[in-house]
Amino acid sequence: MLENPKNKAQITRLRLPTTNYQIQTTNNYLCGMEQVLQQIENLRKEIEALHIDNVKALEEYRIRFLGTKGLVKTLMGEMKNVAVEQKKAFGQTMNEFKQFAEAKYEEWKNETSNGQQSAAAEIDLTLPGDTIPVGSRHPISLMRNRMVSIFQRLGFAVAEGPEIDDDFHNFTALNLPENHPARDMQDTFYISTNPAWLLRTHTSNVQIHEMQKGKLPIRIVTPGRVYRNETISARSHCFFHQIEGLYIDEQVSFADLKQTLYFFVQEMFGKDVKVRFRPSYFPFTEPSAEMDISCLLCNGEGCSVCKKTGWLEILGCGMVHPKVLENCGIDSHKYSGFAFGMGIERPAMLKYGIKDIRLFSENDVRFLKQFTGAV
Ligand code: 2NL
Repeated sequence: MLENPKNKAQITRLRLPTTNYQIQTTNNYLCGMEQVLQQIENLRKEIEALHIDNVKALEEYRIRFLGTKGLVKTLMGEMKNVAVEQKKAFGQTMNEFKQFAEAKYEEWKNETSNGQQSAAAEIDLTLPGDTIPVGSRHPISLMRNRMVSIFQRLGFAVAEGPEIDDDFHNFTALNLPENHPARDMQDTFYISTNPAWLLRTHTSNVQIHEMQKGKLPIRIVTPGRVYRNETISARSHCFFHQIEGLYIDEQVSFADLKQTLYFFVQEMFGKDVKVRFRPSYFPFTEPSAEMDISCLLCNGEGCSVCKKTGWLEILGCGMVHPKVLENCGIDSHKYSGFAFGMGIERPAMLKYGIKDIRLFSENDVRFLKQFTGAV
């Protein structure tokens, strides 16, 4: 096929790249037309011997032979070095080779894409998909969400704030005296590089920030994580969760406080739950109280959980101390309010039968998986 006698003449300068394309040139800069024709013939034989049956090999073939830096282009580029009287014959041979290389490419392309189609046809689209592992809500989140949604139904909005705050928002504004044990380095985590900052010991700091905004009335709950320097045991940890509530308006009374909290525990623990208020003391409320509910496990009979008292301590509460209102720029003669605070871990432990508070923060999937689908 390449035995065209016109091709026999000499090419004066032929430049072919030294590549791994296996073009055998005796001399890169000067070689005969005959040799080039021999190379084309060798390449044709090489292509004929190829059997391409996959996309990757096909792409490699395309790049090597038909790409912008491929062999066909490179050989075509030699046209300029061919003597005028040989150009036609050279062009004809090259065109034949190009068409051959392209036809082979098209042939294999069809075969490989048909192959893919038939492989696709074998996929059973009716099979169920692979299950994607879905996590579950953390029991603390479950309990927090339950608590929040009850208060939301009573018109409380959710407010959040910083876990690192200053002494004023965590202590001073709340009427905690200078010598109060909570302010001790032993009880609170201070930031060592700047002891003016600390990890909040309650979420009251959020309520102080809200009161300072000066927009009244205020009706908020503040769920969040708090920190205390406690020895870690089955019953206490150095970080835990709280939800506090604050309602400030004109004419807010202790009766409002009692009814709000009574509604909350009934929604939370059932209509049969009984409550009792015991007088207590907090620097930020006056008067202050602690609220107990009848023991959920023994119905008030007395058991190990309620230490035979029939009652479970659930929250602290009181009327916001006038000094706290004034510290935040609120006129305590015009406005009054109530506040309460409770932990989230204890009720969660009660509800889900969790015996060790440390389980909440160990990230053991065997523990966490048990709450799949829980509410
Ligand atoms: C408890 C007791 C309580 C408050 C928190 C509060 C916040 C402001 C003003 C007044 Cl800004 N009070 N919060 C009031 C009474 C009790 O928490 O035992 N928590 C776990």
